[in-house]
Amino acid sequence: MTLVMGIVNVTPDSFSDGGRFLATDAAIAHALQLRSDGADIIDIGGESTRPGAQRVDPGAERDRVLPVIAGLAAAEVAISIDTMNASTALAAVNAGACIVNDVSGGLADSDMLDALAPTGVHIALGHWRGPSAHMYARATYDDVAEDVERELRERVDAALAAGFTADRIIVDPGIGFGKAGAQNWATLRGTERLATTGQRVLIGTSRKRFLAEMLATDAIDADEQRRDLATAATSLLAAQAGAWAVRVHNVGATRDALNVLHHWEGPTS
Ligand code: PMM
Repeated sequence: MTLVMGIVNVTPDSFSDGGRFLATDAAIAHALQLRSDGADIIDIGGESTRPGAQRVDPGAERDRVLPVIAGLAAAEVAISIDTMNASTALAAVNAGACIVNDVSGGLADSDMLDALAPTGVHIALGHWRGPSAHMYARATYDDVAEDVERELRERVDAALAAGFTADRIIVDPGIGFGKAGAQNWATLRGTERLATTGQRVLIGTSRKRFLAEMLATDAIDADEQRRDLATAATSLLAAQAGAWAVRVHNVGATRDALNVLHHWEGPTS
């Protein structure tokens, strides 16, 4: 059954009030809540990758995420670290993370793949066309699903060359990264094909702009609840198309949707 990865962003716009200590406690409490809601993995990020976001100093990023990882590792939570920095990734692995989630697929930091290959950690390689500040300018494709698949294959080959074994590599077509509007739907439609390439596929649609754009056409406010329901629907379809895991903010809604699929498909024996 498709796994659910719950998102915990330890960034100033998420858990800022009250200083770092409170932010750590709040992030840990939120992660534990997501686990009781049904998350199999918790993805912790200390740098926003929203469109137009500025880069964060790796030292500041580590200060944000490491105490949270330490707290969750003690509670035996399966942890993924969402980072584009090799130094942060390594520190997170040492603190207990079992997956490094690099939305840049190892392109943002040229040390990433070489530094992590010897550690035994698993790596999620995202499809990426450059930093958030420039990514829409680079959103030109011949056939977006095919181009994404080919460019991800290059990143997988780079990881293999660095010493990763294929079973430690996960691919993510990077919904919203260097893709505008309909390109995201076309990329999602490529999930089934991507899943047949043999690598585990991770899909992240949660609350993203392309869903808000779809909802806005109804002339009703595209509030968080509606985005979460739309996320549960896209996550269900991704699961049906063979995704290994889906990355979401509202774990309960997506868990329910995946349970529907599970029952729809019926007993396997
Ligand atoms: N999206 C965001 C951040 N990290 N990681 C993976 N693997 N896939 C994604 O689609 C992805 C990601 C941006 O979303 P957020 O700011 O809501 O976390």
